Amino acid sequence: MTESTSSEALPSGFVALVGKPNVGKSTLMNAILEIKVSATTSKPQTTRNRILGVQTFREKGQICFVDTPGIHQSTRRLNRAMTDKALRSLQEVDLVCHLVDAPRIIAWQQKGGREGLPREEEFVLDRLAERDVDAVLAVNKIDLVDEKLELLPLIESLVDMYDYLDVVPVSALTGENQTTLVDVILGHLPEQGLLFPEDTITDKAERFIAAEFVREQVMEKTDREIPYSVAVEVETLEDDERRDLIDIRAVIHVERESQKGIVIGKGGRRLKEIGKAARKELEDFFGKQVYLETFVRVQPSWSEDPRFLQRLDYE
Ligand SMILES: Nc1nc2c(ncn2[C@@H]2O[C@H](COP(=O)(O)OP(=O)(O)O)[C@@H](O)[C@H]2O)c(=O)[nH]1
Ligand SMILES: [Mg+2]
Repeated sequence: MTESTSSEALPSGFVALVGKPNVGKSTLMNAILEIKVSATTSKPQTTRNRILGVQTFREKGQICFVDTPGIHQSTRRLNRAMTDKALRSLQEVDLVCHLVDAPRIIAWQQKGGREGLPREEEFVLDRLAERDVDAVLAVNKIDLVDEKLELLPLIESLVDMYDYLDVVPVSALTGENQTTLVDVILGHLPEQGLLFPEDTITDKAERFIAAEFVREQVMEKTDREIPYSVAVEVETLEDDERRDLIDIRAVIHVERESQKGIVIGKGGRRLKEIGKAARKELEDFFGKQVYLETFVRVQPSWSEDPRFLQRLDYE
């Protein structure tokens, strides 16, 4: 058989990574892609858009991941739009990969001395059940579970509530079982040949990714309501060939004047740290030196403003 006929029959398709906020969806996608395209932080609700991440496995197939915002309940306009995006992607893919945070569920079950699942997890399962999608379950963060037998009650509770095609315990952080998960996913995709050229990584423009890396660092380096009051736009991104660097100008929008002072910090210290960390990530991504300029601007109550939300493709 020639190579072209064999690649025509390779499995490929779209796979939505869904789950509660902070279970490791973006970390898992970046790990399988072997390059960071999606922002990840220790705080929930980091991802606000749908982000396509494509990985081609030589002679095995292609997975087109759709990283989604965490499914959660909220009255805030931005948050409702985020959950809507995740729910819409459920119906637009070939397969759903539902991630859960194993150590968190184990702690909840042990603390309460009960079976079953936390309410936020039931909320996600109800949304899956309503749509009756083909789904595999990825039980994530198993690197934090010393006693692997402890995984059994939580897996039992989950498969009681949803008819998964497969269950794979995994760690997005250490890579444990990642190849198994990839093989399981490929096994459920149609044999339709590659959907994207082999070197495709994402559908997002460089400007989007640059803005995300800046926002990620603001989220990491601030607390309370600030991480959720920040939006970032890249005004210009220029490949300066003469100086052999990428020149980026990013605007950090906050909702109130007081937040502006916090993001900038005493003597501009925090903004400098944010810029330094974001620049490092951008240099890893572009494989080139980056010059990053950041500005902070007040955009009053942007998270409730439909026009601003549309401008950032949040709605
Ligand atoms: N220990 C451990 N931490 C993880 C793992 N996967 C993700 N995390 C952490 O969980 C947090 C949330 O990850 P993120 O990918 O942003 O979650 P998302 O909201 O579901 O996209 C981050 O601090 C990650 O480093 C894992 O397998 N093991
Ligand atoms: Mg995420």
